[in-house]
Amino acid sequence: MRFQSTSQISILKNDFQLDYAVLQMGQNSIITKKICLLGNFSVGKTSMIARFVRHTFSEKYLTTVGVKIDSKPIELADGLTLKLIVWDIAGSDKYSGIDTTYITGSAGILFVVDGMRKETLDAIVGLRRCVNESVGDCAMVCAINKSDLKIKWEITRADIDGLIESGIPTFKTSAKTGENVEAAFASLAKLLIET
Ligand SMILES: Nc1nc2c(ncn2[C@@H]2O[C@H](COP(=O)(O)OP(=O)(O)OP(=O)(O)O)[C@@H](O)[C@H]2O)c(=O)[nH]1
Ligand SMILES: [Mg+2]
Repeated sequence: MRFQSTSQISILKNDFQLDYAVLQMGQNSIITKKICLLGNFSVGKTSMIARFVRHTFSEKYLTTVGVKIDSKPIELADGLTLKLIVWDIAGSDKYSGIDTTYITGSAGILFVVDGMRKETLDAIVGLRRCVNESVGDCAMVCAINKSDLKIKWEITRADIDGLIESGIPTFKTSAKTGENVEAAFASLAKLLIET
């Protein structure tokens, strides 16, 4: 697929049905991939995105309603740019579940857990099943968030090792300080371009 003008490219940016596209622009190529952040209420999904995309953080909790979409380009080697279309999906709990129409067409999922609430880690099992059923095989990474409050964490090293052994690269992150936020997204990005 070849695109000559920037207007054509911005049309493509808004076409969220398109999971994968390579835009040829002179010597440079852009790969576009959709990723979703999933996790229980208040684990820090929106804050992770704010840190990653805008380098900001707010203590204020404004729950996400429905879905919010951002994008961020990541420069890779040899003039290749990975454009991540980042879907911030409203938190779920064991009663509400997630709206699977939002995750359709995802190439990757970043699960977010609140280190202080063990039940938010337990929720990943159900969310993972849901992703497998509606998206199929898909790159997955987990962020155990709020590492700046580690003294209050319920989640243990053994819990994290269990996740890693189950095949999910896992990072201790803080959207507040920025610790490992780039690393978690970069790990997912790496999986996306490998698949
Ligand atoms: N201390 C600390 N607080 C955080 C961190 N990440 C998020 N928070 C706070 O946790 C609260 C919830 O953060 P959000 O990013 O809105 O959580 P969410 O997962 O998007 O929540 P929903 O949209 O309701 O699903 C806010 O008050 C944030 O300031 C973190 O790394 N450290
Ligand atoms: Mg949110």
